Amino acid sequence: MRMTNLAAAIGDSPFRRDVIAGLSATKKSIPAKYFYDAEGSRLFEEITALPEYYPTRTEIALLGKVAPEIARHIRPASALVEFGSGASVKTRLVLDAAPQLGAYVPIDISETALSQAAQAIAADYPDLRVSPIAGDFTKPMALPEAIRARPVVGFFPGSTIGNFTPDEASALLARARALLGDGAAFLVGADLVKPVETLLAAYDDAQGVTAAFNKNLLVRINRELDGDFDLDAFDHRAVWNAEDSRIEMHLVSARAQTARIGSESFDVAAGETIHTENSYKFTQPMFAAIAERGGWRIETDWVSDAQPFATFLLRAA
Ligand code: AVJ
Repeated sequence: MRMTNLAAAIGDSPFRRDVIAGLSATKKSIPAKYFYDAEGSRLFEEITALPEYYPTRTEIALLGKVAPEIARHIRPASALVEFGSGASVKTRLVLDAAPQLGAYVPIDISETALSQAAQAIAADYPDLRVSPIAGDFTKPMALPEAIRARPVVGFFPGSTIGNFTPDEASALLARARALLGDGAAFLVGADLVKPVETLLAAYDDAQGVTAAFNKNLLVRINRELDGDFDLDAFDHRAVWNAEDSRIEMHLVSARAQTARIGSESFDVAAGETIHTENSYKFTQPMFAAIAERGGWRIETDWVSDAQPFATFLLRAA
């Protein structure tokens, strides 16, 4: 039998495989990295402007304040290697404070996001050598020789590190350690533990933007994987898991239902949840342990005084 064009296009994509595996497990889950299709990225931008969502504006204010101190740890002609395509406000705060930087290397899976970001930075910082790398930094990769010859400073803002379990976060830091090399520094943004009410509000805002962001995962599955999830039969839920020090986002089934993805179907009980995201909130000892297992030690750190959020300066151990 001939496949339909849709079935051929879906094929055995990593997205399909991960979603099928996650929904087949006893505790249903979907990896958080799949939030970011075009609409998900747009919704995340909207989240960063919400009154309840403190991390983005807190980290920007912190970097703005401490960038001159960060700059003192950056040697002449260093390369700034950003994990994610950057060219954001945060990147510019570091570039502006550290004119001794000689190269900027953004790493991103999305080639379009990457080349747009690289062009914008190259236009505004004409003395900086901009060398984008298209690739997945959660897989093994290497820096070009010309970059590795420079002192290297990694940059991983946004508390994206908080989306990984402690074991995964250590593994990611270990891969970054291998990529950045001996003597490297690594600037990592990490959200810290704070009162539960503040955390819950940040992940369950009054306007429902975070709920829409969470549900967009089902919209994406319906569209890209030929799914038939009933969007009205799932509710957004954010919970604080104190034992694991993380905010969890779930999609809660309002009733018993069967959802189909292509030719596969999944029974979902009333009240059953699909776990869609972990956002770890760190203490300093917790972050230090994760960094040490990844081959780094904390050289220094800066913490915002409004909502606690940290920029850690790690040094290859
Ligand atoms: C982009 C991973 C830092 O965990 O706070 C925002 C994503 N999820 N609201 C976070 C997110 C729900 C965000 N990170």
